[in-house]
Amino acid sequence: MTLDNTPSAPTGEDPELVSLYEDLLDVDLYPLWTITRDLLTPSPRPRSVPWLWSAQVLAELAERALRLIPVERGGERRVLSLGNPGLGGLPYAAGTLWGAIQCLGPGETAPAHRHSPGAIRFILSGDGVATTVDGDVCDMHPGDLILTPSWNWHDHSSASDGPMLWFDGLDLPMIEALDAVFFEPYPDFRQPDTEPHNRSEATAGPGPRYVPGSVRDVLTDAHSPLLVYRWPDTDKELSRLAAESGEAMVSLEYVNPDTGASVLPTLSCGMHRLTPGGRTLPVRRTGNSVFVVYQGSGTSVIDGRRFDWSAGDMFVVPSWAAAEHASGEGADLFSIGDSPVLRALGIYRELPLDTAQQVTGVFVPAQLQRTETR
Ligand code: 1HN
Repeated sequence: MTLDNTPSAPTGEDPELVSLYEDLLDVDLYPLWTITRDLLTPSPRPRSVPWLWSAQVLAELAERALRLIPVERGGERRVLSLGNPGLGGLPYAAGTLWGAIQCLGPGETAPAHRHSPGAIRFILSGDGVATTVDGDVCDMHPGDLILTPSWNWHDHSSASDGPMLWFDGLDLPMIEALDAVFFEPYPDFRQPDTEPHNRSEATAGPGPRYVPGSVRDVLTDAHSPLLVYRWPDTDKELSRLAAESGEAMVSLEYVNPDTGASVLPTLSCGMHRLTPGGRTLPVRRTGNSVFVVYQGSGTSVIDGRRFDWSAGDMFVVPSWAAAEHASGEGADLFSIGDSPVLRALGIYRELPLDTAQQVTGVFVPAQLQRTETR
């Protein structure tokens, strides 16, 4: 069998050397000087590629699945996962991120369970579904962000006469890479529908629920006590930022109101508003991202590949890909990313480029960025 790390150094005629390589292989030891695969690349080489799934294709196939596939124990969810073609058949949007469209029909319940991977939902269309998160019934409306943090019981129940569609984002591939996946079904099919609903919105602290740009530091193992971020609040904050910015794109990150940290220890969630006619400069960032177009249309160039998008499309920006975004009519883009993990581990980097994708900025290590902003 030939493996990537089969010794390839010339063994020559020296019988002692020949037997050294044979003996090493026999006991599962690989000498570093013979390993031919790139272990230390000058910059990240994610296996995932820039890719886009169109809303029309997603909605059409979700609708067919809705007619044909019931939601039951075992499968648990009617979910179509974004499978990045660079990942050789894995059902992952990027190396560290799960992205998917989920569809729930009128009167259906997706059964209660919990797992160590954390998840978020961003609602695309429909109404009348609630996700119950550890007993708190969270009503879902388009544009809302709902958290189902690690190891929180959750189920989805529809009291609607139409289907509802939302985006699911999970850190599942990251938790799998860390060999830390746990899963447990809830004893009953669903959790009780307790009143009042949306308790986390009433009980969460008074701190800000959004920050401009993105969270720069803070890692705790706590998730946000606030489980729902409503679209009218997000919209208002985006408008406020846009009014005072003058930039082609304003971004905010949803944060834990108690700590200012990203909503989950493993996942960041953001919204980005491109002004009409706006065009950003390209930038590289470590960490994978999945974008969901909430409204409007535009174009992104990701490592030289151009993607035209409109409402409901989903696309992936792999780690360190040069990404720039532009919009004629204006647009709102939701995103998830693994940046909290990279920042906590001191390996987050950002590199602004000019329009010709030449380096204009000097790389500033995360540690320095933090001291500057404190
Ligand atoms: C999950 O629990 C949900 O709760 C959605 O809606 C997608 C993908 C993989 C593993 C668990 C949900 C999921 C998932």
